Amino acid sequence: MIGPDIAGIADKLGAAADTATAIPQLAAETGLDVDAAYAVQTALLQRRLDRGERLVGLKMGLTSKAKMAQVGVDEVIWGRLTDAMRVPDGGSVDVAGFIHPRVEPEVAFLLDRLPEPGEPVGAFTEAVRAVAPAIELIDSRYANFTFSLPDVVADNTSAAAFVVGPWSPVPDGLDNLGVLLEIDGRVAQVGSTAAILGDPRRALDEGIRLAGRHGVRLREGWVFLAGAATAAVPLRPGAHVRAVVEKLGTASLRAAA
Ligand code: OOG
Ligand code: MG
Repeated sequence: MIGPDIAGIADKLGAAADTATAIPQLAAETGLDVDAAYAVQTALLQRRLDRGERLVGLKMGLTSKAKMAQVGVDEVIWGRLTDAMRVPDGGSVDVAGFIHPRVEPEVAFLLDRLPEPGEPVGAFTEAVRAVAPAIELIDSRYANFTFSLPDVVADNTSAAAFVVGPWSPVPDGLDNLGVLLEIDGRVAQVGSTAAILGDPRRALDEGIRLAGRHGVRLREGWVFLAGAATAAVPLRPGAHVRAVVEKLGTASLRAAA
């Protein structure tokens, strides 16, 4: 049997992102399963590397019930972050460069030395050098922001841009910090880091395990996004977005008018 056309699917998704044009879902029609979808994701990453981008981290998706419920997919997923996706804290983005961008509050980890494959994962404070509040801008390349599990995996888990706020040393407890997403000074979403797999530190274990299944090892110096604690909110032109995480502070982003 001939499998799905990995390179062809990656080209369609890459072009959709480059031209900010939504496309129909692909997985059902092409028989794409989750493993093949991660292969598409790798091919999409390669397109970015070929044009000079650098791989700078990994993001988790659907690590909270709020996110799973919002998109109707209930499996933890992961995707790749490149330097071109990073927006400086307080920086701005042009919504015209995206299809239907949404923003969500995140917690970021700055990775330290991680265990070799087969070695046990040591203490969290050995694996993580610092933590920060963050904002992820997600932009599904599929029409109506609607997708199946293999579709969203192939689409690099909707990754589009991210902002990391100031780094702090790892605080004593990370498992129940208040999280707010504010748009133009108004609270748009409220949550707790407890929503992230019960404790965002678990997201790192899951990231190591799930990416490891596909031969991807997390690297020292990478940024790791643990997944949003709340549902995502549409990003409108002119909006000022702040993610506030108790004990960690604020990350912010502006959408050009
Ligand atoms: C998929 C990406 C999910 C998160 O933090 O849960 C994600 C999506 O919602 O489009 O980034
Ligand atoms: Mg996210």
